[in-house]
Amino acid sequence: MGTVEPQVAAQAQQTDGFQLVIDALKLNGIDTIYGLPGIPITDLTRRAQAAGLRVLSFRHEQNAGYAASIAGFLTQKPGICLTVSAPGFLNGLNALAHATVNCFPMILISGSSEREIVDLQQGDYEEMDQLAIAKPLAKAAFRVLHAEDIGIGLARAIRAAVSGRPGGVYLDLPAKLFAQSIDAAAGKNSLIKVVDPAPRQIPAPEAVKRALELLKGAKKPLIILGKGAAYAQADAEIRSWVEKTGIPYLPMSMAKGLLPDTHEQCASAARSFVLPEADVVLLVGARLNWLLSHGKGKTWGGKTHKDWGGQKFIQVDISPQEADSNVRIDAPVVGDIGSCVSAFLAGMGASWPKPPAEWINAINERKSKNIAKMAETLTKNPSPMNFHSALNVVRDIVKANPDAMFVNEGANALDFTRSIVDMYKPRKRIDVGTWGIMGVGMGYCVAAAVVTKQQVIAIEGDSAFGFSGMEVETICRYNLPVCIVIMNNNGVYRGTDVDPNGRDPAPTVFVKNARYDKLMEAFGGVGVHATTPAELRKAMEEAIRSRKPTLINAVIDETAGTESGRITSLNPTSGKKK
Ligand SMILES: Cc1ncc(C[n+]2csc(CCOP(=O)(O)OP(=O)(O)O)c2C)c(N)n1
Ligand SMILES: [Mg+2]
Repeated sequence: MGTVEPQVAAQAQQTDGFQLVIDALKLNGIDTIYGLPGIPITDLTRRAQAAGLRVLSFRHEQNAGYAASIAGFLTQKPGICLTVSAPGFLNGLNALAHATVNCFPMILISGSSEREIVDLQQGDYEEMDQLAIAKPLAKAAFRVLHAEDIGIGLARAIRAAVSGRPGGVYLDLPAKLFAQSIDAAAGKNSLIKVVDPAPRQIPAPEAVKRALELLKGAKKPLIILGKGAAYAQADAEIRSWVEKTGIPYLPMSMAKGLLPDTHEQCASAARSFVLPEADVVLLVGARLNWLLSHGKGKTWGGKTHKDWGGQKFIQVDISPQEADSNVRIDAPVVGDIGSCVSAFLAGMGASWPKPPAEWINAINERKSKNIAKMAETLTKNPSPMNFHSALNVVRDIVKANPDAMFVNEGANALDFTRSIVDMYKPRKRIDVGTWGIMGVGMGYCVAAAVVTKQQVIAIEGDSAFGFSGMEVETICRYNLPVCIVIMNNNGVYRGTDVDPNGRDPAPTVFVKNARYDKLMEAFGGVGVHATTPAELRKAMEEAIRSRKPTLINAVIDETAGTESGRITSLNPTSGKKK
């Protein structure tokens, strides 16, 4: 014993790269990793789990990445995606780019091969210059070569991901780093607990004054809430400010529920009326990108697709570069959304005038007409089921379960759902985001269930589901309370196309009458085949009651959808004279 003890003591004073990565994550309050094991990170996943981190293992890195990205959106902490080198890294890149484009804080940590060999291009195992490839897709990218720099590397990654406008960050950890051992005390001392990772950014008083003056003088004011406003977690301030102004508002897709969609000031049901009519538009955490027709053109009352409609814009954004990106911004207000809205509240004073009654009445008139028209469509009960009759059920279920997380992707399955299913609470709806990306579905379901512990409801196009469908095994493995409804119309947009030559199935169609419910049963989950609204309702209610992983194959009329859903106009058509 006496001869062994000094050796044990010497070993105990050492730590290694694996341990330092785990310690650095824990020190910064990061408790979950979304990833997929393999060389060189297998032991990192094992040891992280042993150290008490939750390690959620996926079937494809892309889905782990989407999970990490949305975990970042929901928590304001960077979601961590962990992958192996080259192919695993590449599989994670789509989500990294998605996080950057959508302003979600996420860190993609990938193991990589030996630098000396990679840099001389000598053909190492999974050789790839990953840092160079990640850079243009990430807000920032870093590589750590020495164990004593792991603390700094992670601190830089965290700050880059969450401060200012959040985004995706890449952290490259070469295989050799994990095995490096250093003195344990020096290792511990090298770690950094990041202080104030996302500092408040207070707007300038004169910018707030300018904005409020412009807003006060408006005859037809409109507020647009974007997902940046949802991210900010300033829910109470935003609601009280919007209500105090009395100004009608439009929520962008992931801002739905920030105020309930049924709120009297919500103008969603009169969107095509308020956009061209408004004279002053205040954007909160919403960018004037394609989703808002770039702030100009016919949507905004312009004469041609490029013409400016004449509105004046106030833009609240954390990035000073956002203003004037598409049209002139008359009053930019730069700061974090919580601080900006608080400043608006403080600056409004006691006698803020309500918007002119003429404007409010005109909106309400359109709203009532459109809502009545929709109610009529929703109560029809055609056979086979169509999007409306199925979504009428989903609408009721969400109303009865306002705390449930709601995941949505597809084309028609997305667009109809967004307009039909009301949301009642902030950050419940998570969807395809800025790019209209297919494939976020099952990764989002896993993260939403893990982060919020709430029931998750996913409304998925049959094509959209296919991008991440294998993760139903992951959902079953972790026994997550996820209810997936596949709007099965036999294809992309519709199931009716045919090959004019009669040789192959058309590019947009799938196997007819596919039974996606059987996929779920293969892994021990509940599968239901639903052909009527009543069957769909019963299955959803049972899924929520039991909290068992459930997949409902909702059979939808294959002729019901339209090409590209609501964005048919973006589909290029040939200029060739017919
Ligand atoms: C990664 C990715 N690939 C392809 C597309 C193009 N795309 C847009 S919607 C869609 C699928 C639409 O079909 P489905 O999900 O079945 O919805 P439906 O309209 O039939 O309800 C596709 C492939 C995309 N948005 N993202
Ligand atoms: Mg479809």
